[in-house]
Amino acid sequence: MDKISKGQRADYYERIERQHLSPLWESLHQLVPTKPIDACVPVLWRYQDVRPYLIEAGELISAEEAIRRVLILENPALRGLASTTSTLYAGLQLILPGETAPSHRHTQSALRLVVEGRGAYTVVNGERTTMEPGDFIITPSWAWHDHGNTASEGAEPVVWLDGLDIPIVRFLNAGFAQNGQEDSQPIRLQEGTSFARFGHNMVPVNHRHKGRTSPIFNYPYARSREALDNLLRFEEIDPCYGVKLTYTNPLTGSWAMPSIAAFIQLLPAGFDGLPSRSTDATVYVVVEGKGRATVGQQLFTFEEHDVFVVPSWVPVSFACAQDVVLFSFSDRPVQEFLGLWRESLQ
Ligand code: 1HN
Repeated sequence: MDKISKGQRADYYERIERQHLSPLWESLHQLVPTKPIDACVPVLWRYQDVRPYLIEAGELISAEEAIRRVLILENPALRGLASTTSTLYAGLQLILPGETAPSHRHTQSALRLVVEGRGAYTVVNGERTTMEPGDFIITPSWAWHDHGNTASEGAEPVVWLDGLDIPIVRFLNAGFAQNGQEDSQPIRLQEGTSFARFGHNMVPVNHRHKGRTSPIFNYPYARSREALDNLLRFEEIDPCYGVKLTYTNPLTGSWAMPSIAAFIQLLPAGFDGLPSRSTDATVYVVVEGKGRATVGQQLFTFEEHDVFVVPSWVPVSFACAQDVVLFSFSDRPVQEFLGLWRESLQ
């Protein structure tokens, strides 16, 4: 074998390339790495820095013209890909008093986490819900949705974080979209209908649900916060996660969305957590409080409304001097379905 020169191999590679062939032995190690090496990197967006640019966007373009007036939180290692992690998209959306964002639908699933402001609403499949800070709201795949802000002029702007499975759907080449016939879809159901039907650990007796997405599309923050507070009194806190809850689909007990897992967690004042890591890269939104997150080698000091990313298999630990509430989301349902999800608690 030592008679074969580098040149001979290079010549061979050149010739097989013309046949659209490639030698596996040159890339095998990269193709099956011994552990995940995420293309995305840890990153923190300080709300204090981002907010002025959002407000400026409000002066440059209307919600109607923009369709959705959003600043994408683009991972610096994935520029131009509208990706916050390798598999998920996040952006901050601004809607000013009196504005509307027209009705459309797409196969990408979306979640919203309301960051600041009151007076906005979203309509999903004919039911309207008022958006309050901290509310977790779902737009299922292929559901008609439009938004608006009914506050009178001069009132506060409303900002929420959008999370979508855009990179996943792009990878699968399964994206479709349509614009609505009218800017605002007709309201068919009284506000609160879905919560009345499904929000109390009971389900209307003859209900037949289609799809895998939760029939509850607004998980109000007041309820989530109360649940966290109660658990803090009743249970020992987890040394890594504090008190952490998963939003679930009440019909299945499984994830609220088929492609995105969403969580809410409370880190009580004085918490000094242990590191953990998992294969689902995660986007965190600070709902309340300030604290520290150590992500790999980096220390993020975060404040209310900041957003940060923990890539796959990078250890994260949290510490705080005051109560902190974190919302987070990841592609864990997809990984669990494929039998891939792993975590390690150090
Ligand atoms: C979308 O429909 C919304 O409905 C927000 O508010 C962000 C990003 C990409 C594609 C569609 C919305 C989006 C989006």
